[in-house]
Amino acid sequence: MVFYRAVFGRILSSRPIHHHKVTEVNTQRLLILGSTGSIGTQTLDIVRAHPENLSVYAITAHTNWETLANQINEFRPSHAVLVDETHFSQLKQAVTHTQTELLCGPEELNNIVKSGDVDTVINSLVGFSGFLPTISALKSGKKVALANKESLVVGGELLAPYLNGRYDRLIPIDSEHSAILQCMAGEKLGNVEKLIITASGGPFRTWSKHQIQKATVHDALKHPNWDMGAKITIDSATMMNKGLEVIEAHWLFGLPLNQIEAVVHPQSIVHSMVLFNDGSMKAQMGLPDMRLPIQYALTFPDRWPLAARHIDWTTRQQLTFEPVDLERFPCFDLALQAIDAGGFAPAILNASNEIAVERFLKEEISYIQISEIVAKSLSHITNSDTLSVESLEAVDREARAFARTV
Ligand code: MN3
Repeated sequence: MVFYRAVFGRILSSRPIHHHKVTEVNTQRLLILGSTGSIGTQTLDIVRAHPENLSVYAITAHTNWETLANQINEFRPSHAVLVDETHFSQLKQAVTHTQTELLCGPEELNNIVKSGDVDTVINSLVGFSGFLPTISALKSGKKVALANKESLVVGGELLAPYLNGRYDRLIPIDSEHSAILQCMAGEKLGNVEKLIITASGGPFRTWSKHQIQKATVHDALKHPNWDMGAKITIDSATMMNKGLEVIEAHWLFGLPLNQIEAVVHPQSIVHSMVLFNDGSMKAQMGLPDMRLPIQYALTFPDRWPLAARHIDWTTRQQLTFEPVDLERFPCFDLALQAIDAGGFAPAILNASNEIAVERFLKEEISYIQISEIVAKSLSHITNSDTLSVESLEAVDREARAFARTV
């Protein structure tokens, strides 16, 4: 790995990145939404290792101007957007690469998504804010590598027409869905009996119901296998994340809920499985490393080398599986109920959960109140409008306002 990095490091330093002109046929031009977050920085690691095949057209960040400035100076994108305007002047001072056009504000983010100079949009925004960029990128003919699962959870029905039974327009970065996509290579959807999504079980997998009730923010942020952002780490602790992933798989692969299952697999080695009609079951395995699903989303259906650690089968390995306990993880059950109800229910589930998690992180509410707020929001809010971007946004606002006051 040291050798690998050293070689690419030398290629990088001996050739300025702007050498890779947009006219080069094999260069995939990327727009990374949320470049300073966990998925964004790992995407840039992949760009660093494959400068011949990938170029950065634009990067965007919400508030982290310091990291954004460093990324601009290193990757020299054509454009960069800081969504929150507060520190825009500091960003301008910190950027030394003057050829990058610096922009600020949320409208600029939506404009850049539509740019004709982008091939692939990596959407690693957090929450419902990622939905609009996903739909406008698909509308303008781009490939979307999707880490923002809320896009599918909230707006799956509106995104479904773009999926078309193929997987080359909207490619999941989520490790479970990437695993299913890898298992589906060369297979027909009609031969699929079941998708089996694995879950680590989070930090409370072995905790009793009584112990879970007293869980603190600190306890919930200790994820055993994956190093991720705060929102998704809390969602893993409540297993809301797995519920959202069932909904995500439902839209992505076009299968009904009764053909999607979740199973707890604490080692996070099997990233998901597919059961076929002849009883054969395929699993995709690997050590937990998000760079693999990120890179696969960029190379699909091809693969590229990746300098990473592998499972060592010469040492003793134990892979275990157990059912999801709905009693201790009510958020998982709420997600299944929401997709079953359809319409706006998944949007209400998502919005109220985002607010509940935010309030839990601020220590305004206790851990068990997260599921209580979501359940109350689902039963309280009703809407009979036709599903559209506008009506989804209205319901999203209403659910947030309600979840803030419960
Ligand atoms: Mn996942």
